[in-house]
Amino acid sequence: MTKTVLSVLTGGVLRVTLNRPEKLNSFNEEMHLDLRACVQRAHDDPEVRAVLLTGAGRGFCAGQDLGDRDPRKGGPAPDLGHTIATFYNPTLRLIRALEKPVVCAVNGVAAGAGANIAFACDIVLAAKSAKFIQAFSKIGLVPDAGGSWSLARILGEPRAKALAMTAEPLMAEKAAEWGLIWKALDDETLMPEAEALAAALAAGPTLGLGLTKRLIQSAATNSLETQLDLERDCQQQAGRSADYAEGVTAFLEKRKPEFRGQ
Ligand code: T3D
Repeated sequence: MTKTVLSVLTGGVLRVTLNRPEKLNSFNEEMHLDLRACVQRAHDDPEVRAVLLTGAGRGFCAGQDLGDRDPRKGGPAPDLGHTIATFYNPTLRLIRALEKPVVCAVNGVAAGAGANIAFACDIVLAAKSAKFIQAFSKIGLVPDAGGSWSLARILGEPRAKALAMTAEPLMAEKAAEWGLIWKALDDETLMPEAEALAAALAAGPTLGLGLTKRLIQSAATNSLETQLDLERDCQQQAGRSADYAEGVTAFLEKRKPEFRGQ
C-alpha cells in the first residue's frame, strides 16, 4: 500500500512529503499519524538537523479529507473537538516545539488545516501558483490547526477575519507581501530553493537555531523583561556549544565554519 507520508533523511535534512495526491494530500487518520511520527523522529533523531515539508502532486494539502466526514453515510455527527484534540493539535504542538528549523515548500493549493499547518512552520516558501484558502467557512467550520492564532497575530484582525469569513484564496505573492510566508518563488525554482535552504540550515548551528526559534516564538506572549531574561539564558546555553567555538574560530581564521550541530 502507498505510504501517506514519504520521508527521507539526506545530509541532515528530513524531507517529509504528504502523499495522497489524488485527494490533494488531505488528511485521513493514517496521514495524521504518519506525519506526526515524522515530526517525532525529527525531535528524537540527532541526525535530523532540519525538516523540509512539502506535498506530492499539484497540491500541498487540502485539510481534512471530507470523504471521511460524509453525513450521507449516516451515524452520529462526528465529534470534531475530539478529532482536533487527537489528530491536529498534537502535530501542531510538535512542529512548534521542535527546536530545529522546519522549512515548508508549498507546492500548490493549501486549504483549511493544510494552510494553517504551513503557517506553523518556521520558514515558508511557496510556488507563485500556490494559494492559501481558509476553506472552513465554506463548510460551516472555524479555522483550526492554529490558524485563528497565526492569522490574527501575523495579519491583524481585519485581514484575518476577512480571509476566514470569505474563504477568499490568497495567492502566494500576496501572502508574502502580507508577511504570512517568507517568499513566493517561480514554480520551477521552488523545490531547488527550498532544498538549498533546508540544506544550509541543516549545516548550521542546530542548537543556536533551535534556541532562536524558541526565543522568537516566546516573544509574542512575554514581556520585554521576561524576554530579556530568556535571551540571556539562551545565549548562555548557545555560548557553551561547540558550534559557537567553531563559529568564532572560523571567523578569526577567515574560513567557513564547519558546524556539527553540537
Ligand atoms: O474534520 C475534522 O476533524 C475537523 C478538522 C477540519 C480541518 C479542515 O481542514 S476543514 C477544511 C477541509 N478542506 C476543505 O474544505 C477544502 C476542500 N477542497 C477544496 O475546496 C478544493 O478541492 C481546493 C480549493 C482545495 C482545490 O480545488 P481544485 O479545483 O484545484 O481541485 P478539486 O477538483 O476540487 O480537487 C481535486 C480532487 O481532490 C477531487 O477529487 P476527484 O473529484 O478528482 O476525485 C477532490 O474531491 C479531492 N479533494 C480536494 N480536497 C479534498 C478532496 N477530497 C477530500 N477532502 C478534501 N478536503
